Amino acid sequence: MQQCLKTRPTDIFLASFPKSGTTWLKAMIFATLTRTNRSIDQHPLHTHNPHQCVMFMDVGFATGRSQIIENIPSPRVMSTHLPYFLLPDSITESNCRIVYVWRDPKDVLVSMWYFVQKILGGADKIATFDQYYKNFYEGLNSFGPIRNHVHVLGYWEESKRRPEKILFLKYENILQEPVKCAKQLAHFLGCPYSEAEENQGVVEQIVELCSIKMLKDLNVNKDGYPVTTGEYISNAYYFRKGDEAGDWKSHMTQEMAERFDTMIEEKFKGSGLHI
Ligand code: PAP
Repeated sequence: MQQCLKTRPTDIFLASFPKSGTTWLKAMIFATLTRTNRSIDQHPLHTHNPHQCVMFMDVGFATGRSQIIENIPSPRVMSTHLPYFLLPDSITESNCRIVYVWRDPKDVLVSMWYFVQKILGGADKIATFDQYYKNFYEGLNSFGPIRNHVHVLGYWEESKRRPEKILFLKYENILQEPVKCAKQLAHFLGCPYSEAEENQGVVEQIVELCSIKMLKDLNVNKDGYPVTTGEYISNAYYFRKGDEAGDWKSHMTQEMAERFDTMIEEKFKGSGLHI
């Protein structure tokens, strides 16, 4: 991928640390870009999981599907969990757009713990929450130790340097102000909502279409499997609670949370980023 990916200036990449809102943003970006092609009632998100609509480019390359990526018509939308410094030069040196979604790492941890349980088939097969917390705190997690915050800080710093090319979104802010964030996203993607669309309530319809409440109950998201992962991961595993922030409160003691926050805030010092 480092050598072969040919980035186009019109490409759009969604980048995220796992469990930070990838599925949601895949739906949002896809729905935003395709909103004029068809009526919202007939939208492909009713029959396709967001991961089918927007492919993980790294998984695509890893599973020999690079030709599929090559064949996607422009503007292509792809996603990655890679940190900024590991992105192929063809992305960082091109003029393409990147949307990064970030989430309170304490909720990321909780979400990941449940996800791994589902994959492995039960709580008895993985660490208890306390053990999982300890490992996560110490940096034992996939896609790089969360404790050094290289992932988020890489995109954050770059988004400050090139705000017109890197949009930094926070999961909790989208939950709080979905319509405002949907407009910000459309503007960034170069397809802002027209006054007529706003008056017709199109923004609210897109927000509704991409909401977990809506997506979770669709047949495709209850039974199907994403093409890239096969039957190892069901579409249903990508939807759990998702409609409120702070599930960590049901899993961590105050002391565990404070310890985690202190570790994060130390790394964020001077960056302007806060939980
Ligand atoms: P991924 O990085 O492996 O693709 P990702 O989609 O980022 O996973 O994370 C899944 C989380 O997003 C789940 O959070 P939870 O475990 O805390 O509930 C899932 O519920 C949440 N999620 C999925 N879709 C949506 C959505 N449409 N709106 C809000 N949250 C969502």
